[in-house]
Amino acid sequence: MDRHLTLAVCQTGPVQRSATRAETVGRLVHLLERAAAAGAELAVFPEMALTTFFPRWTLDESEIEGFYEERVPGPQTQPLFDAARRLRLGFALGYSEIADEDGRKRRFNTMDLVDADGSLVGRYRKIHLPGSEASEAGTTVHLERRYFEPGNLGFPVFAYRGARIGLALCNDRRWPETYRMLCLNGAEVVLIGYNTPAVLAEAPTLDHLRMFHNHLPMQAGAYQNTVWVAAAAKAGVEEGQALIGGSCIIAPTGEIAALAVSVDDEVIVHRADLGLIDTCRRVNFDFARYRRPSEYGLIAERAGPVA
Ligand code: CDV
Repeated sequence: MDRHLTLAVCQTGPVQRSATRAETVGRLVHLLERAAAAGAELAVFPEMALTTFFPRWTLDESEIEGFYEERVPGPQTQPLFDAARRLRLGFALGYSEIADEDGRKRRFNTMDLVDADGSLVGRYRKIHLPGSEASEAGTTVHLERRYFEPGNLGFPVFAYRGARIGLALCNDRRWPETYRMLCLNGAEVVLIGYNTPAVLAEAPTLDHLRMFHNHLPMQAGAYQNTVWVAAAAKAGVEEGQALIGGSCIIAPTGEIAALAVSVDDEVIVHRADLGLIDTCRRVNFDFARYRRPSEYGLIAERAGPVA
């Protein structure tokens, strides 16, 4: 039986601090409409799609409140969920979450998977938080560890239109564990949102590799785990900081099937053949048949300091 899922990546250009939620949500709705017109069945938006990437600044409590969502959908994000229902198109949305949990306020860098009827399918909270708690001299200011706790929901996989979907956020995409955990849990498609600076103060000699290092781990992750990957950037010059684009859809062969060409609002679409997963698996990465977890355990035990 043929199994396909038409994926849309909704890259956005910059979201400046002055933008209202209504303006930003309006842009996202427009992108969703473009994705639906192109025949998409599932769309992905960037990490922190509703706001500017505020961890680039050192802010105090009174200044950060407005960047978090207490409820999704809330009054300002509802139009996006209405659009999903109207267009019959589900989406994954990255945003900053503030949750009442364990008797306290907890903050997470979150992505929700939303069904075509506007209902919540599932939630992921970013596990690999890059940067630091406070600014460090000589490094790009990147304070996710000041503003978020590491995710506490593991690497869940959700059913959507008969396909199994995993979610990941930005720095997660650089770690092999992300794809391996999701694919051990049965993911067939991994949706990713990111905000990635084009230059890093700590390693300017590597600046020319920023795009290569964007695609390299996603292509390797797709290939080594026989999974489709769809990744959406927030791109362009945001509050004076250049963010890379390069949003893409990657096949289980590791090939880039669709690639954004701008650093602005842009939709790319690809009809993903889920059957290709089995084809690739037959060639090499049949986990059940060929993985040797018992041996990996032994290797881990042996890996100690060299005498
Ligand atoms: N938002 C991110 O997680 N950004 C990181 C940067 C800071 C290296 C990334 O991996 O793209």
